[in-house]
Amino acid sequence: MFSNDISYSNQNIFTYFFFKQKEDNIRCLTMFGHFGFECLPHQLVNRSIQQGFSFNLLCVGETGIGKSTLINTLFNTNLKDKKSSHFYPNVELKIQTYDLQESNVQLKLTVVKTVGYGDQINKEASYQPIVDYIDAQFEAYLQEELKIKRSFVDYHDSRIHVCLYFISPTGHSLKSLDLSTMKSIGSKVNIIPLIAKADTISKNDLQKFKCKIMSELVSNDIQIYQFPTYDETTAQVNTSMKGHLPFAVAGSTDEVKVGKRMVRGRQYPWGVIQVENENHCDFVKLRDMLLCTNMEDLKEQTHTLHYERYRCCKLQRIGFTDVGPDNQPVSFQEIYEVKRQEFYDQCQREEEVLKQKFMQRVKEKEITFKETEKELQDKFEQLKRVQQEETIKLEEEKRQLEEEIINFYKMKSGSETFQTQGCTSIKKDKERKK
Ligand SMILES: Nc1nc2c(ncn2[C@@H]2O[C@H](COP(=O)(O)OP(=O)(O)OP(=O)(O)O)[C@@H](O)[C@H]2O)c(=O)[nH]1
Ligand SMILES: [Mg+2]
Repeated sequence: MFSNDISYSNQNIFTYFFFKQKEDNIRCLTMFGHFGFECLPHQLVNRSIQQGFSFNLLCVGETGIGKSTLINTLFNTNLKDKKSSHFYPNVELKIQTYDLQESNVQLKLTVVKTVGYGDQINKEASYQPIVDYIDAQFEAYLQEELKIKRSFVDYHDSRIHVCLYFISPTGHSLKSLDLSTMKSIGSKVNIIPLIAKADTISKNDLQKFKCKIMSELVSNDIQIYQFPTYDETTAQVNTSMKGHLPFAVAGSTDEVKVGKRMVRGRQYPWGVIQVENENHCDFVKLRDMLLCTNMEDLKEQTHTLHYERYRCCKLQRIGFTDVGPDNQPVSFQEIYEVKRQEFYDQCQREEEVLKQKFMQRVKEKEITFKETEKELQDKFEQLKRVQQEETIKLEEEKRQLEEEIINFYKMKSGSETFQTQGCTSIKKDKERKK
C-alpha cells in the first residue's frame, strides 16, 4: 500500500501499476514487475556486461604437457600459440591477452604460460621466475593504489587470479619440482592442481594417483585453492568438486564422430576420449568450477587474501604500522613524521661517520706527507754535505794545480835563463878560438 504523493518518475523501477477498487472504497495498488532495491543486482549485471570481464590465468607445467590445448578446449577457441622448444636455459613466462566474446559477454583473458619448465638439469630455481612475476603484478597494483591520481577505470589489473598446475600423468607421485613450485606460490595465488593428459592413465591408477597427490600436498603443507561454501548451493557443488581434486583432464579441440553426434575428443584405435564426458575425464568439472561457479570468488580471493598478504608485508617492510608502541592507533601523518625523523637521524649519523672517516684520512695523509717531507729534507741535507765535501776537494785540487802551474812557469823561466846563458858562453868560446 502506497501513499498518493509517491513519485512515479522512475520508469525503470515502476513498471506499471494496477489499481483495484476495494469493497470499502480504498484504492489498493497491486504491483507487477521489479520494484525498489530488489533491482540493485540488475544494475550490477548491466554495468558488468557493459564494462566486460577480465580474467588472468597462469598455466604452470612442463613443455608439451598440454597447456595450450586445455586452454583452447576451455574457451572453445583456437588461441594461436607456437610450440616451445625443450632447450631454454631458464624458465620463462609467455604472456598473451585475448579479447573473447560469448553472446553479449566480453572477456579480456590473459594467459600466462611457462616456457622451458622442467627442461633444465638443475631445477632448483625454476619456481623463481613464476614467483617474481606474481609479485610484480601485485607490486604494480600497489603502486597504482598509492598514486595520488589513480586511474582504476583504465587500469588493466594483471594480478593472477588462478594458477592451473599441470601434473605429469606418471601415476607415481609428485616430482620435487612440483612440490617446490607449489610450495613457493601457494600463498600468492589460487592453485588448482590438474593431472594432465589423463587419458594416458588407467581409471584405477588414476584414482590411486589422485589420492597420492592429495596426501603429498597435505603432508608438504601446500596451500591450494579453497573452494567457497558461502551459500547452500555453492557449498553443495563445491564440496562435490573438492572430492575430485586434482582434476584429471584431457584436452582436444578436434571434433570426433560418436554415434550420430560430433563431440570434442581424442580418437584412438581402441575408442574415443570425449573431453566433455564426465565418465571419461574431469574437464567439465574444471570448466564449471572455473568459469561458472567460482570465477568471481577466485578474483575476490586474489584481492582479499593473496594481494592483501603481499600489501601487508610490503607496507610493514617499508615501516608502516596501524598501532604505535603504546598499542594506540597511529595516523599516516604520524608514521610519516616518525619515518622522516628516523631518516633525518640516520642521515646525520651517516654524515658524522663520513666526517670521522674523512678526518682520519686527513690525519693519515698529514703524517705520510710529514714523513715524506722529512725524508726529502734528510736527503737534501746529505746531498748538500756531499756537495760541500766535493767543493772542498775540488778547491784543494785547484789550489794544487795552480801551485803546479806556478812551479812549472818558474822552472820554465829558469831553464830559459840557463839556455840563454849557455848560448852566450859558446859564442864567446868560438870568438876566442878564432
Ligand atoms: N594424450 C593427450 N595428448 C594431449 C592432450 N592435450 C594435448 N595433447 C597433445 O600434447 C601435445 C602438446 O600439447 P600442447 O597443448 O601444445 O602442450 P603445451 O604444454 O602447450 O606445450 P608447449 O607450449 O610447447 O610447452 C600435442 O600433440 C597435443 O595434441 C591430452 O589431454 N591427452
Ligand atoms: Mg603451448
